[in-house]
Amino acid sequence: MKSISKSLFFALCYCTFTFHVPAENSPESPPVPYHISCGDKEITDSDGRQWIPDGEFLASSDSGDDTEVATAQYPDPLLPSAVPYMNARIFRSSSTTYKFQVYSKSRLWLRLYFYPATYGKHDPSGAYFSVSANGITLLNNFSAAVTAKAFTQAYLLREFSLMPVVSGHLNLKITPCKESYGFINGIEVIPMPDIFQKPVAIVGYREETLDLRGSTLQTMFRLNVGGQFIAPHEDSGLTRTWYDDLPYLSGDSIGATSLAKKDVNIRYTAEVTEDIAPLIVYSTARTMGPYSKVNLKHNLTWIFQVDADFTYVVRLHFCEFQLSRIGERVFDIFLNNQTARRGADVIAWSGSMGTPIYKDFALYVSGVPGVGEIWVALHPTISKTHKSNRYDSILNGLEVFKVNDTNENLAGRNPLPSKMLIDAEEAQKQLQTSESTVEEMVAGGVASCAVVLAVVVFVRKKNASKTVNLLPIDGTGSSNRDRSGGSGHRMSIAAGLCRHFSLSEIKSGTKNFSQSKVIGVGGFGKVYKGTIDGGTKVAIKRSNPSSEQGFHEFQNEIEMLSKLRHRHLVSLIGYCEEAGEMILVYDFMANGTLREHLYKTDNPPLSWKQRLEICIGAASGLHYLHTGATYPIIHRDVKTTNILVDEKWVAKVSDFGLSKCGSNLTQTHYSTMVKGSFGYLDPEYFRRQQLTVKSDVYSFGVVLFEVLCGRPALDSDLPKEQISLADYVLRCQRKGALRRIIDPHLKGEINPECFRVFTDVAAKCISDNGIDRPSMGDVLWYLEFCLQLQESPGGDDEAEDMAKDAYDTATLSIEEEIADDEVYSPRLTPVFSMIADPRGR
Ligand SMILES: *[C@@H]1O[C@H](CO)[C@@H](O)[C@H](O)[C@H]1NC(C)=O
Ligand SMILES: *[C@@H]1O[C@H](CO)[C@@H](O)[C@H](O)[C@H]1NC(C)=O
Ligand SMILES: *[C@@H]1O[C@H](CO)[C@@H](O)[C@H](O)[C@H]1NC(C)=O
Ligand SMILES: *[C@@H]1O[C@H](CO)[C@@H](O)[C@H](O)[C@H]1NC(C)=O
Ligand SMILES: *[C@@H]1O[C@H](CO)[C@@H](O)[C@H](O)[C@H]1NC(C)=O
Ligand SMILES: *[C@@H]1O[C@H](CO)[C@@H](O)[C@H](O)[C@H]1NC(C)=O
Ligand SMILES: *[C@@H]1O[C@H](CO)[C@@H](O)[C@H](O)[C@H]1NC(C)=O
Ligand SMILES: CC(=O)N[C@H]1CO[C@H](CO)[C@@H](O)[C@@H]1O
Repeated sequence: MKSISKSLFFALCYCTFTFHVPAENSPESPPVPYHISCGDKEITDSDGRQWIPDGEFLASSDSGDDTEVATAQYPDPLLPSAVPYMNARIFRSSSTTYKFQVYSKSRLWLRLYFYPATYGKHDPSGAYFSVSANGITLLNNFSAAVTAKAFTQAYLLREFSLMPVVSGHLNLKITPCKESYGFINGIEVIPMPDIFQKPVAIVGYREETLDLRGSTLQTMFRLNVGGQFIAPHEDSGLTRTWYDDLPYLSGDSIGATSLAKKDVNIRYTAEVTEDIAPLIVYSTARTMGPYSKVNLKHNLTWIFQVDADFTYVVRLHFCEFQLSRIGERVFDIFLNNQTARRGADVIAWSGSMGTPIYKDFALYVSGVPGVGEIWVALHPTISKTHKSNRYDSILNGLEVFKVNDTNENLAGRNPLPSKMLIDAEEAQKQLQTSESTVEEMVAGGVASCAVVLAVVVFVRKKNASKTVNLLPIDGTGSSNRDRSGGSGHRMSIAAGLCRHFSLSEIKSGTKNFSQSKVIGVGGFGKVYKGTIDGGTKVAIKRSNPSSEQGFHEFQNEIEMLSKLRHRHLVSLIGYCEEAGEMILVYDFMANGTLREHLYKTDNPPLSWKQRLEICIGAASGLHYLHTGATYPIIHRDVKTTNILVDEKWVAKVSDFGLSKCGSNLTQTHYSTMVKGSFGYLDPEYFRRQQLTVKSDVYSFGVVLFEVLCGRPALDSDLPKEQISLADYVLRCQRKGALRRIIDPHLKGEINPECFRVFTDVAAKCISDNGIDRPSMGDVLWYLEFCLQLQESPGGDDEAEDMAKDAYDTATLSIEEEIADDEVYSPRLTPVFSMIADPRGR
């Protein structure tokens, strides 16, 4: 009771603070929320936030103002907005500091923005400086360039939680290191709710707690687990940014994402208010998946790179929206391999379904300075006392905060570049030593991309079929470990890459667009097989002259495509825009389309395992399109001719170029072409004129049956009731006769349990209603599970038992656990309906 009234009191205080009219420099007045664009004029950012110049906050010692204002040489396309990044204040000495008049009984957020770019004669690699706030060291010997490079980010945002400022002054001091300079692009000083009131349990110490009330903290990570990016303006006025957790997941088990159904009422409590997290964080979750016995064999693990030799607070946000009884989902929480909590039970903690709760844990991270890790792992609790029929864990949100050390310091070392970065640099060095013609060619590409299209550009080796990872899609710092290896479904976001080709290069590579070179025809135009650089095979997609796609769309498309890099997506190599031609150049896929290997073909039949692996690859590519970018991208034309295979049988999704993406609500000038192919079209699309990511799931379900049955999605040569594969398989499944229609080449090859899981998930994909279909991530999970079942077939009692159990749980819980995309985020539906509505354009 006491704690409730206390937090209510704080909530009330906070409300009065925010709604009070600011009156400067009075102890009674609230802190002024400052948004300062350094070295700039008064200006509004793309979210409509007003930024003010920094001049009036500067105070110089007797030696005078030793700062200058500067503008970055060019904007990196991954900057979310020009404000506050494009302008900076340069500090040549420490004689000038920022002084803010602030009086606040509550904590303050101090956000520092850095864009390491060339400012006039200042090279970004030359800036080393420290930053302190009221005597607390926030950054030391800090190189924004080194840090941004190591984390493959274009810009850096550092958020600190300062203790209440009752002196009336906040002094922010930027001190350049010897023979160096300092710079800063933006500063925000914002009153924040006091979210660090409660003492925090220290992992590994039974009774001890950490009191955070006297500490300064730095936000290291803030993730909407199992959900999407949440932009600052979507977080109830608190302007926090929440990122997707996927890049931090480790290892082979990534679990399943789910979202609360419409009828679950998720609501705040006295303890968990919007100050703690927006409701949207609590309405999505990551669980381990429906197969209890599989779950028992894994941990659901997130890994974070941090500075060693500091104490961190890990805040876990929970909200149970699928189960309602105590004891139904009980799990252990491990931090850095130590038990933080046994028998965590969200319902037991929160009291009911739909009630959010959070738990804080403090832990000291040891290790070599600069290179520490935080592992957060969940595992179902195994207990003899209460027998659960479900073994699973859940997490909805996760924050990691760094706590100042005993020297009032928060600064760590500059991070070391990741392995993939070192590889990339080597590639570049190699390039520099190769022939000058290559250099010129690449340099030309760089210039046109950077200037004309503002696409991020990195060099590509002349013969490299592999691209290097330099920048994450949203520029927001996914962890810097290379996760492309291992489990095979981790994403490897490669370098933005966009080379400009001349029309004569294209013509000579395709024998003047010779008909003999045509390998495909689509709505966009013709696809040619061609060669570049005297032998490298490429696929060249030439826009139909009558195509309604305009130059703007073409540019947008290149910009989007060059940022989408994944092992299971066909890579864009470059483009040509000349004499009215709009041409895209892609990697050539030696083994052609998936369909060419399934039916009506002279190619030898694929084995079941090969088919599963191709399906897993394609599912992984689509999953990346749906979740890898800040906003979901709908492919709109998933079919067996858009799944290509390279010479190593790696499946790659192609033709996502004209995909719609919900990135910009006001962007309406998409191509008017109706995409999608008969036999694969989401029936819901016809009914409701709405296209969602679940439309791709439907089409992919048809692909799965095509792969299983070895026949086209539509075959008008067949009797009427068999023409549509989707209808036919559902009818057969109801009669229990599915086995009879599988591809004769596969007879006797498919493990029965694998068959059941495969057909079950494929049938779910082609459910009539999008709400009943699994997400692409779930499909991926089931397919990988199928492969496991296929590879460790029955006979072994345990495996069989596991498979049976898995199957029973699966049939039950797919319905139960897979929720509706549309309730997830209200902002998605209008976008998609607008995109899908042909009258809207
Ligand atoms: C946790 O244990 C694993 C396996 O023993 C080890 O590889 C990893 O480094 C440990 N993590 C931490 C943060 O100590
Ligand atoms: C899960 O993590 C804990 C703590 O590191 C470890 O003891 C346990 O063996 C792990 N379990 C599995 C199945 O990997
Ligand atoms: C952080 O700084 C405060 C104030 O100096 C100090 O009381 C506290 O112990 C420090 N925190 C840690 C974890 O050392
Ligand atoms: C400053 O950082 C750079 C790069 O991380 C490092 O090489 C250098 O030794 C550091 N200098 C000091 C004084 O710590
Ligand atoms: C480039 O080609 C050379 C010679 O064909 C080969 O040795 C080298 O491995 C290739 N590089 C890459 C990255 O494929
Ligand atoms: C392509 O056309 C040009 C003139 O239109 C001609 O000079 C050239 O020989 C042609 N090249 C090929 C490979 O046919
Ligand atoms: C959205 O697109 C429109 C038109 O292309 C553009 O003017 C606007 O700046 C874009 N908004 C954002 C937030 O990117
Ligand atoms: C049809 C086709 O192109 N098949 C090729 C697929 O890749 C393998 C391995 O490189 C070749 O042996 C096949 O000829």
